[in-house]
Amino acid sequence: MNTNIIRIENPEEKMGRICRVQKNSYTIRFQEQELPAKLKGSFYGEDPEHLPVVGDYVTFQYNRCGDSIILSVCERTGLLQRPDQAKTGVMQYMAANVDYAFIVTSLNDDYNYNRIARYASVALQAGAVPVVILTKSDLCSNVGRYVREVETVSEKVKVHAISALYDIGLDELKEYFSPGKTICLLGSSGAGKSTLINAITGKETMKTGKIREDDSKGRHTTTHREMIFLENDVSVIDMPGMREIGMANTREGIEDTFSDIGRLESLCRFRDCRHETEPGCAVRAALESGELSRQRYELYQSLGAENQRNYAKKKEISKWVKSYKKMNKTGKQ
Ligand SMILES: Nc1nc2c(ncn2[C@@H]2O[C@H](COP(=O)(O)OP(=O)(O)OP(=O)(O)O)[C@@H](O)[C@H]2O)c(=O)[nH]1
Ligand SMILES: [Mg+2]
Repeated sequence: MNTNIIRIENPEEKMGRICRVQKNSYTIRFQEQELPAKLKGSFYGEDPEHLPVVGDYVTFQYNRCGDSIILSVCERTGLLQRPDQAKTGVMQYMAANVDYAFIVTSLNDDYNYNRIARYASVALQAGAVPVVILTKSDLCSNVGRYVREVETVSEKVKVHAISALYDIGLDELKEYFSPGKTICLLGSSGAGKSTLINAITGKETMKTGKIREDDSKGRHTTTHREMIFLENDVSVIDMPGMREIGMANTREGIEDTFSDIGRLESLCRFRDCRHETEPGCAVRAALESGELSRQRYELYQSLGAENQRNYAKKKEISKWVKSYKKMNKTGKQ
């Protein structure tokens, strides 16, 4: 279903956007109002992937005096997702219909090349442009080195170094804040996600918190996913800080991030080249000449392997859930 061509027959049926989810309670943004809502009964037992998340467009039955009822989720342009941190194979669906994924990393102990590549893969998988924002440039003496390093993560990644405190580099970000766009803020707690939005909007749009002095970590000031609407019709999804970002359901995102390696692979003499001992291997030649760094190639391989492992776990779990539901159904009859 395309959100532009959706036809609503019932006058009480409306279309809005999910701006907050807290357990089973939803908030829908509809004509500048925020409406409390619950899911229609038929959603229960659905695959969690089909339940509404922040950023989803939904049709709903409007209720003036209480909870509106969410009837359906409109087709998404993409879904930001990751496996849960307990590594059980269960997925967390974070946000839908995101245009720009701001990967916010501060230029202190938080900076991590590997984690940026992970975020970029998740963003590209969700159809969002990965925009790396290196924050707190006022605390760093070699900003240029970090910018150049991030540029090597992927040709698909954009990178900006900023200081929200001293208003450095914020102008460069204006191009992303154009009407109709949705921006999602990803990154560790304390990276400066909420501070960045306050600096852009010029007021305290979001609550911010101090980081711990000893290890530069944040205190999880933002506690739930929430979408806010800026004056110029830009939507921003602020996320609580994330410690880790695993790979699952991210195969195309990883390939997109490492498209340079994909190009090399396509030049190998054999289509099923494993880049080990085969003659005419373009990947090995690039590793030998230094055109491709070994570190980058190993990262590509390890993210791919992790994705496969988690994907297999996810598949096993959904098979188990399906057979459990079937068993319950037949038991009830
Ligand atoms: N020096 C400096 N400090 C900054 C900058 N941006 C943010 N900070 C500080 O970093 C701390 C954490 O900022 P927040 O914006 O709350 O971080 P967050 O990423 O939203 O954190 P969570 O909500 O916990 O996920 C605050 O004390 C900010 O003042 C900056 O550009 N320079
Ligand atoms: Mg925050």
